[in-house]
Amino acid sequence: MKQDILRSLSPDYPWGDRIEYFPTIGSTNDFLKALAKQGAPHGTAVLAGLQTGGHGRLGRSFHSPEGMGVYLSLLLRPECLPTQLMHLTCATAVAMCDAVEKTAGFRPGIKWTNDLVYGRRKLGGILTELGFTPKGTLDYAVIGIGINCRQQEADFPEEIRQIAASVSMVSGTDISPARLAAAMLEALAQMDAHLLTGKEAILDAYRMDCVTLGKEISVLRGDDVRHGTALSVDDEGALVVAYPDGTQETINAGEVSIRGMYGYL
Ligand code: BT5
Repeated sequence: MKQDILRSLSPDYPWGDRIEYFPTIGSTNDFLKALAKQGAPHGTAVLAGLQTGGHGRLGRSFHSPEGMGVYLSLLLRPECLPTQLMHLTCATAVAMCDAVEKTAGFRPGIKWTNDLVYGRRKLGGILTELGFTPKGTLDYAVIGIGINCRQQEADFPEEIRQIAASVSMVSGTDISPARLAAAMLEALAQMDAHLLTGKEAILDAYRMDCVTLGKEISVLRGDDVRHGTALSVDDEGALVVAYPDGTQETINAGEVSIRGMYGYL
């Protein structure tokens, strides 16, 4: 698999010597965070054929069966304040739309903030985790992405069968995980090159891909549920929600859950 990824990578890819591949791993994010703490360099990537403990936000699991998807984590060490990286998940989502479009010929949508979707179904998700130095400055960012590549509907476990899809299901052709992985790495390297200087363009692109905007949504904070309309994505990637009583609220990723197009949240 690693050889297939390397063969598919453009010669311009800057971090070809920093790719680690494991047939089986607990979680590529967890493994890469451990490497980051040991000093692994900017651009280190960890990919796996199968994850036994792939996870998303709030301890939710990400189903990661063997050879069916791309499970990838990339380490960045941006020289900036953590507050300058509020748009990192948005930037990653746009890059992943580019990668899927290049490989499979269709462009997914983004369900704010971190889901890649097609129609009402989820193709993949992003989990961004930051690490800090003892002084409290930014040490690293680990960007984890899982994208369903080869599954057919019957391959998904019962609990997500109605809400999940793969890139191959949507495109109607068998998409190679190695080619998709290479396109994802290339798109991430391009994203990194413009991450701090091209924030406005990145968020404009995000707004074009974001399918949440204009939709009726439920904002869940603990047991509290509020219904509103997703108005806009602000200049940090936060979601602005309008409520029927005329008030507005700006919601940051991770703070709340948004009940949207599929009923699992
Ligand atoms: C995410 O979490 O969607 C982010 C997933 C990130 C996974 C990558 S894989 C590489 C790296 N290593 C890791 O350990 N993680 C990252 P969240 O928004 O919390 O959504 C989780 C929910 O998505 C679950 O509760 C399920 O309902 C649903 N789900 C789980 N597996 C899925 C799959 N394969 N396809 C579609 N939906 C899935």
